[in-house]
Amino acid sequence: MDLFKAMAEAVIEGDEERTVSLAKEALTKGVPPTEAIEKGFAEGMKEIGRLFDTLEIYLPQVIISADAMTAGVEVFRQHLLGQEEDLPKKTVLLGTIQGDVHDIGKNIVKIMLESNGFKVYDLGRDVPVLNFIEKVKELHPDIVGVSALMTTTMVHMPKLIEALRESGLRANVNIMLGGAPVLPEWAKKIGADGYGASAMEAVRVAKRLAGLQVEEKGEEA
Ligand code: B12
Repeated sequence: MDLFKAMAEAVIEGDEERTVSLAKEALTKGVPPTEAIEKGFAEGMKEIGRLFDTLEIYLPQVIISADAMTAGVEVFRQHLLGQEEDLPKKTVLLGTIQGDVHDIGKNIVKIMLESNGFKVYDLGRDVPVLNFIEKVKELHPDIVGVSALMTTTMVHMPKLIEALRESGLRANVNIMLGGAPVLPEWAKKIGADGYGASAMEAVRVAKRLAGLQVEEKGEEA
């Protein structure tokens, strides 16, 4: 069976042992982690999303698949850890917004950014607006990347931008938004500097915002 298809199926089946072994196989075969994640694991998660939407599966199955995907993605992350030193160091403060525990997409964005030379400070998920502000003050990142997967939590994104403005921090930091319900028009409207529909786009947008050379493509705020 095709490796990417096997990776997608391992996520759909929630088979953590298999996602881990397939990630290792991809590395052995020299498949770029970004490609393996997007064409393999992420395709499986997309199908899980569809099955969940049509009520063909329920939350426990989604959790099992999410855990399997996270375990597989972690293999790539560990692999990329040692390769960071000689890459340029622009910094991204990344997190999933307050009230939202969805972090699979955010974790993929993190891996893609790290493998493209960014230093990522990961605040995790369900990150209160205030924590973002405190960390911007402490770490002075080039970019703040925020993820939201629910319409009920994306409302905190404009609050974050406003809070950065009120704290006098807005002018010195770029804001990049993403996550399934976020649209480029909306990101622009609330005053973000960039939007990415996928982890690949996140890298492209981050490079543009950080002043690194990049071709202009895709939807951006
Ligand atoms: C997996 C999942 C879960 C898992 C999350 C596990 C985890 N560790 O993340 C679990 C089971 C815990 C879960 C819980 C819930 N979930 Co849920 N979940 C999903 C599901 C099926 C897939 C999401 C996912 O991981 N996609 C795969 C990743 C790879 O894609 P992605 O996140 O979009 O990320 C990509 C891009 O968006 C982009 N990106 C992401 N972040 C960023 C950030 C930046 C800066 C940039 C540039 C780009 C970027 O790059 C990523 C990679 O390409 C979706 C359904 C769907 N169709 O999306 C529902 C979904 C998001 N969940 C939903 C709901 C309602 C819930 C619950 C409330 C469940 C409930 N009914 O009890 C709880 C929420 C709890 C909470 N407070 O957050 C709804 C949200 C509806 C809404 N109102 O918007 C959805 C849409 C399902 C549905 N149709 O009802 N969920």
